[in-house]
Amino acid sequence: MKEKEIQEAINSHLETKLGISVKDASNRDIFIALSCILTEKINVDWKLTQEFYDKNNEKQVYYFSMEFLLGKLMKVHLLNLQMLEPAKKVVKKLGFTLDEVLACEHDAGLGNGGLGRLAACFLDSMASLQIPGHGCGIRYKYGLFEQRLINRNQVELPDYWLKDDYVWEHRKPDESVEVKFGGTINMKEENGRLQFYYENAETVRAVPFDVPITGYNNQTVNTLRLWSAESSIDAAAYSQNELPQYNDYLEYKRSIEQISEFLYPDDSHFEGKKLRLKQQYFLVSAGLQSIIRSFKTNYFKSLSEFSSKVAIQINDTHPSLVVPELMRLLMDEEEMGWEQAWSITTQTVAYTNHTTLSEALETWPVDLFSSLLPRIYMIVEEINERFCQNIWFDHKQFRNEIPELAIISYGQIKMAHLAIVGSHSVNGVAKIHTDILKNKEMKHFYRLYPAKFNNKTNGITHRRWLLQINPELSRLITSAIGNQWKERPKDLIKLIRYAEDPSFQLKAKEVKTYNKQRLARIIKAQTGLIVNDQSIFDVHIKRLHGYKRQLLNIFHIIYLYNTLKENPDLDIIPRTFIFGAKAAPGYYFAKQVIRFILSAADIINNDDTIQNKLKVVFLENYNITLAEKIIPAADVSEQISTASKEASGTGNMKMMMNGALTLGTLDGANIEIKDMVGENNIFTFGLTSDEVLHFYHHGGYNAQDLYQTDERLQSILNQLHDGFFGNDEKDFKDIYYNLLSHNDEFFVLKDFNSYEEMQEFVDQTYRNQQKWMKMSITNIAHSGKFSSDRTIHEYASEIWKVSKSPVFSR
Ligand code: 26W
Repeated sequence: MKEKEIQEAINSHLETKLGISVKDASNRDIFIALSCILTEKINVDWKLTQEFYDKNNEKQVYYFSMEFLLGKLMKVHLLNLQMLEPAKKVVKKLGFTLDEVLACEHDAGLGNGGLGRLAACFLDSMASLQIPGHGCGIRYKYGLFEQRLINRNQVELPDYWLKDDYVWEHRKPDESVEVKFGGTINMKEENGRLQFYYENAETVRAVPFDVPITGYNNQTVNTLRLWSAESSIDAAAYSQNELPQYNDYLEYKRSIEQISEFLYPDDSHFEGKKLRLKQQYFLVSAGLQSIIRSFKTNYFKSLSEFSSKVAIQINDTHPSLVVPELMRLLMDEEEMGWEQAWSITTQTVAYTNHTTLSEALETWPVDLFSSLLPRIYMIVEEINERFCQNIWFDHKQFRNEIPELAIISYGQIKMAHLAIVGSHSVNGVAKIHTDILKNKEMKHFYRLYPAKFNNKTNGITHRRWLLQINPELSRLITSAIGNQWKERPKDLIKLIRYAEDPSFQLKAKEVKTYNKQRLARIIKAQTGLIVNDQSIFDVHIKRLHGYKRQLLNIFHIIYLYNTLKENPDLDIIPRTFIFGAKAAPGYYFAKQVIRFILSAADIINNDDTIQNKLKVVFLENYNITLAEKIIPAADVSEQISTASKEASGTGNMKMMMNGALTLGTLDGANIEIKDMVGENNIFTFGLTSDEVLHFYHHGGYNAQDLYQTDERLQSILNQLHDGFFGNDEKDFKDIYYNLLSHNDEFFVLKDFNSYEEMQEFVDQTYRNQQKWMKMSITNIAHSGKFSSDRTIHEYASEIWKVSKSPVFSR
């Protein structure tokens, strides 16, 4: 769309829909006008895309996920439709700034962190690569909580992101389906088949809301279908239809709507709540029913061809009920026999594992499960029975492993086992993570089904995480190597020629400084703190968790502070340490760490004797929009998880792509970043994954010893114990005991020395700006591998067996 057209459309929208002229319009009015213009354009391509897929009988991919962390979408659409520059100009001409208009959109925060954002990046890449791939998720009324920091404590507020209407969604009541919970199952034999009847089941109406997912400059529009729970009977019908367990219609309605009310805020910690299981089944049943419905209406074919036309990827085990639910639908509704249904199910479903943390593994108690999902439980039992029998008779060498491999054991249903047994592909999200799955966590399954296991190293959409959030760097890159990298991110490697080019280095440095100045203004506005844009911006942004070791970072900061107090003239490059992190509301230790960082920040930031050499910033409410501002400004990317614990990480890729240097352990995708850039272009330190696992299994680490022998650690721990950082005597004693009495589960003390040494090396390296910029440009040049386009290409060709389906040829 050209400028003139956009301007006319905005004016006409304001006049005809709102009855106002531009001079009376607010930012939000302009936002709404732009969203309507975009929606009209998108809808045309959306319809054409769907028609094209139908006509060509294309195989469809469905990405099932409990989380989609989309953030804002307007800029994405403007960029994809090549309307960003003209829209910016028009909006300016009308007396507004595009950034302020875009800020009117509320973040869609329907995810906790890595797993949810990965799902969003994958949708972007599928559409941009013209792969018929769609998302299937839940339309939570409340996304991840909003974080406030009050008296240094995290306080959670509800995130009512739908309060102003969500401009991108389309409610499709005609495509609603019903999902049943509880009750009892009666079986009757009819015409030689077992029929299943539900008695006293609770029926929930699942209503889809479709969100268009646009591809980059290609007119492809895929669909993210988000399900909302509504009551299936209205008040009048309710009063006739005496349901003894509810005497109050409103209570009944509320209990139904509760299913899609909020996103569970736990990242990596499993809690066996009934409502969560309800959410999972709701998503899976609604999603599968709608897939089967559209399969039948579009192809008029028998379901025997289902797996050649449909691929389902499940994002961790959260949607692993697709296995028994697809079995149920094929057998009970479509009258298929077990063998055929099983073959279709396993050939359709593929499972991605995102964590090996034992506390994150989903296991549901049989009692809870069977009372909520009686028919599904019968099927899971049968799957388990047949699986165990199969090992007993056909894989005799594994007979001893049956208790460990079983899906149901000791009254618990193991969802990962269900997902592995019920799918044709199991993948980890980085090489080391997949190796740990194969050789440790899932080693028996790997021996049983070696061909199922494969690796798909994560990626991020370079369109959002470079092109969109860092236009200055993008322009610089384009001026050097041309435009092609936008569609072929591996082309970024051409930048390597400029790594030592002084003029390119200077320009890249200017871009970084510009982004740091912008972030400095945000820090000033949010916290009142003035930070030095010449200092090193050292960034640690991710969920707060013991294994991600924000504690190691703050320990090192305190060590620097203590050293500076002793010697204020110590020659260090000024540093600004920037944190952003939400703690799960029930995770006491993580919340203590937030309090600790904020307390240390208060002391350090207000101590004049250290001459502003250190600043510590904890930004409130870390979310996608804030990440988009922080990442382009990062000099140092903190990726310091305890080795073996971080499955992949994706923030590491985002910061690398924006020219930050990684300071990290040999964990997750850090290892592959190192493989790409070479060991001279990354700062690695700490125990290796093998060493960590060895300590866990064989002991040999004593945190007390380090406390006794390392004076730096002793001072910090004593400060913690003696109330140096707290107004309250008791403050932070629990961190102290966590490290010393519980033997430092995450090896914070153990890795301190090598972390400190590497931090010193970072400081030394930064002094040589030519070297630093060479390293930075080298990182950007090698970041193409970490585009989710590469990842999606691998999923498409190796797991889904789908290829590009260009709706329009350009
Ligand atoms: C049931 C509770 C629960 C909730 C969320 C358990 C586990 C999770 C997720 C699997 C945690 C998660 O987000 N994992 C992250 O996935 C990213 C994408 O693959 C990886 O980059 C991160 O390393 C991994 O921690």
